[in-house]
Amino acid sequence: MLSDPFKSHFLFLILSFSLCVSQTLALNSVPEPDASALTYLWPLPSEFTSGNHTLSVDPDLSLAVAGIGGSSAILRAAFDRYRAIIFKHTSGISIFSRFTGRSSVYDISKLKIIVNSDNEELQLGVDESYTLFVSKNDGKSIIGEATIEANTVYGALRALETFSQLCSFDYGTKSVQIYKAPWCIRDKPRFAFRGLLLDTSRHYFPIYVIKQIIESMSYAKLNVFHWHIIDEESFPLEVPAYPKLWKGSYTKWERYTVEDAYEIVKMPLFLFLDYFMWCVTGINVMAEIDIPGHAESWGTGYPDLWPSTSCREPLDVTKNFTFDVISGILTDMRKIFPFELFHLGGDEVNTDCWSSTPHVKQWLQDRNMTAKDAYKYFVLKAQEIAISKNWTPVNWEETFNTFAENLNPRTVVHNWLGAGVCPKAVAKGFKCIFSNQGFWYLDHLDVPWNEVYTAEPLEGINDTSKQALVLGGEVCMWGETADTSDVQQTIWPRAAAAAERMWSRRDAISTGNIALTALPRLQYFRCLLNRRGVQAAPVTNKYARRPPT
Ligand code: CP6
Repeated sequence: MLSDPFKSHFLFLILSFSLCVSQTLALNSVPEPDASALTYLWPLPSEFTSGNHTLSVDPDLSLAVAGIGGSSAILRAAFDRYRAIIFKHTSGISIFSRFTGRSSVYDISKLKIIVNSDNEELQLGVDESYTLFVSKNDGKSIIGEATIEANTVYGALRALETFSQLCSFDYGTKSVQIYKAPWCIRDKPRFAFRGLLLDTSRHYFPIYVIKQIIESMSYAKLNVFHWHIIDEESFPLEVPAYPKLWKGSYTKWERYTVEDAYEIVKMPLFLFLDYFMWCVTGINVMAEIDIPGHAESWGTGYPDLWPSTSCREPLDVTKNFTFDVISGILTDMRKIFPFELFHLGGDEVNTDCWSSTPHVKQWLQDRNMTAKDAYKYFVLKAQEIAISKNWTPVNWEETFNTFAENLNPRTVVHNWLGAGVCPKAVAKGFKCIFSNQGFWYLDHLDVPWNEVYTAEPLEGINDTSKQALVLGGEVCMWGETADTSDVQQTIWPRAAAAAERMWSRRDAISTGNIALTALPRLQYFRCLLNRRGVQAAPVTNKYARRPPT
């Protein structure tokens, strides 16, 4: 007899297996990298050519560096990280072969990486372009050689991801193989900002989960982790300047210390007890405080921030203390987050609380201000504080929709309501980030992958000089309905659909039948995520409101 827990586990296994099979059957065959003319890379590179040779990769693959950026510790750590990923399937093979003698000579034993700059500063618009050549044909035979060339170490990181996706394990030869060589790939992103939002206020996520999410983002070449740290429900972050703020956390153990936050930014890889390297994934962290509307939890530690105990949101606009706290938070956060963008929220501000609280009402009357004026006053004052700390402010689109003419011209407008705001914002000279909730809100489980895929950040913007103001886009994993147990399968694989939209050439991914040009590759990428330990859901999920076409 099987014990009950075992039985349910067994059932689960059968269920997930049959789900995978039915998905596969629906496609007729499981995508195999050598079985088709398709290129199983996600996102699709800008330009590439391939051949028809198969090459094996040495499990002892070594790194040869060149160029003034070649000696980078980041590069070395990234190479080790990717070598582990490429040979994840085969741990022990390399050691084993030392005892048995190698059965074959490998075609590729060395990866050469040339990095042309030693500037390692990671910021928006950093050069992520690269070229990747795998094997040159000298006319008679294939000479095994793989070469990456990039202008920055971050371009080299993207190239390593592409290289790892070319590699697959073959049980026939018990070796990692690269099909369709020689490869010539020349690649660069379409947009500089390719984000994913995680909301750690509605549910707490342990830092190891956040780090796994950031790591998985790098597989899809996403590059901005938008950390929606705090909201009305909880304030999990330590702020040394105002140590009572994190009293607003759910519990004492559902919190982030300053050191935790620093670790999220730096992604260190601990190699030995006291030796670690920056396992840089090339992902920027954009922090957010969503003010004044989504900030009730701030008042748990400092009730003066509430207009009154019965009316707790938005933050009290009348007090200097409110802005002192904002300034203190931003000063402390500046030490943690080096990214040039900082998100000040500003969405869904319901000013009823201001109009109905006597001392706030009086304050408004004294200044001859409406509640809407006070909303503007609050947002602009917060923007000034952020700018004084050398940040470029990002605000949700309601700020633009309500008082565009007063917004600081450096403001980045973050779309989320319908599709309309980016065309309007760029027409007025503002930069914009696309996150249309109808397509790119991952908590909307009924949106199928193909609708995520076809949503276009440049929709309605035809002038190329205006198109340049669209920094990119962001998929949003709001936290009300997801927690540690299901966050990865809610993010993936649909976040990957948006990732290709933001990375790859528009003309290359917007033509043809995506059920043939994209779906098999996305299926393959989703399986690749699973192999790497990311719990990505089946591409066609049961909640989809329409079957993918
Ligand atoms: N929290 C905050 C949210 C949302 C926003 N801001 C949100 C609104 C509507 C939907 C999903 C999320 N939960 N702070 C909007 C930017 Cl459908």
